[in-house]
Amino acid sequence: MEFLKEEEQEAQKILFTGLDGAGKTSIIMALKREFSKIAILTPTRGAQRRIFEYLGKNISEWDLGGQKSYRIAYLRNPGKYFENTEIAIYVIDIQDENRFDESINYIKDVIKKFEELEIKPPINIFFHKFDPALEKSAINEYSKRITNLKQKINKITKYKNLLYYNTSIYELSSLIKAMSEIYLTLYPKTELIDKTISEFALKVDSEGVVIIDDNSLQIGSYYKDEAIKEILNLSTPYFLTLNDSFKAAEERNSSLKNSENQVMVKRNQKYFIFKQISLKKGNPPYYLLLVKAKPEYNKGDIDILSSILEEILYT
Ligand SMILES: Nc1nc2c(ncn2[C@@H]2O[C@H](COP(=O)(O)OP(=O)(O)OP(=O)(O)O)[C@@H](O)[C@H]2O)c(=O)[nH]1
Ligand SMILES: [Mg+2]
Repeated sequence: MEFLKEEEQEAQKILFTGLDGAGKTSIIMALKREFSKIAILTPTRGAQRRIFEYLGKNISEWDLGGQKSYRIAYLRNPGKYFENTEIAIYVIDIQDENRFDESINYIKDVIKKFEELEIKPPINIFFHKFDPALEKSAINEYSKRITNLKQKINKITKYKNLLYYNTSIYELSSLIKAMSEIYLTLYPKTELIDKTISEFALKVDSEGVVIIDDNSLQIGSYYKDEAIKEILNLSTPYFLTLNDSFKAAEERNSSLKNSENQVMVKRNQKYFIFKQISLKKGNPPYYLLLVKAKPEYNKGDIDILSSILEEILYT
């Protein structure tokens, strides 16, 4: 057995798997908002691991390169690759119909390994490359493919814990939504966080609040209604990337440096305020997006929110 670093031993394992070219590494890069790297991605060699922190816990993310020779190696050594999986994400390229059977065979093999290891992680199936720019006829075609794929999967396995998502790197909100939902299932703390955020929303008179971490994952939210939820979920990625560009420019030109670190947009008589907050010195930043009828807020309220969140997450 390979020796694991201490932080890796206590980390929760998230496994990305699927055929080569399905888009696993692109999904991971898109969530890190490293779009320039997606264009030059090469096939992943073997298992790539990364440890990151989410809600104060270590997550060990495994990206299993999907080329056939690797798949054979993983299936031969399930104790190394599949053991301890807390959550699995299985990516299927819905544009590549010719490989559906191959992909279904592989998911069948993966499920078999989980059963042999006597683990039952939820398997989140991403019907990926469901691109937003698709023509209407293509959308209908892909929706049909997805229905067929679900039927086929249900035919080959009785596995209970299967969940489905439509995703695309060209619709970052689809990935943020899916991954946030998936990761949040790991945490009992989330109720406490959501409660803290709703109280904050009430205090600053806000219709919607989202808190996101540096991996683009939501850690909590409050929405007055569904319309606010939709607009916040769709716009969050743009605020993140806009903020990234401001930061990059500021790093290059110190004359642009700005201590306020905030982006504000007005639309439809509402103000969208996006702000970086730091919870704990030395840790990556968190981001707050809130909608209000008025552009002002009390900075002290945000400081209080940060310190309560820090308390919840880090103690
Ligand atoms: N149209 C479209 N293309 C995508 C999407 N996601 C990824 N791709 C493309 O799919 C190709 C393969 O992506 P990768 O992320 O390298 O696939 P992978 O699953 O990591 O492949 P392996 O590392 O070999 O297992 C790349 O050319 C990506 O640009 C998407 O949502 N839509
Ligand atoms: Mg890859």
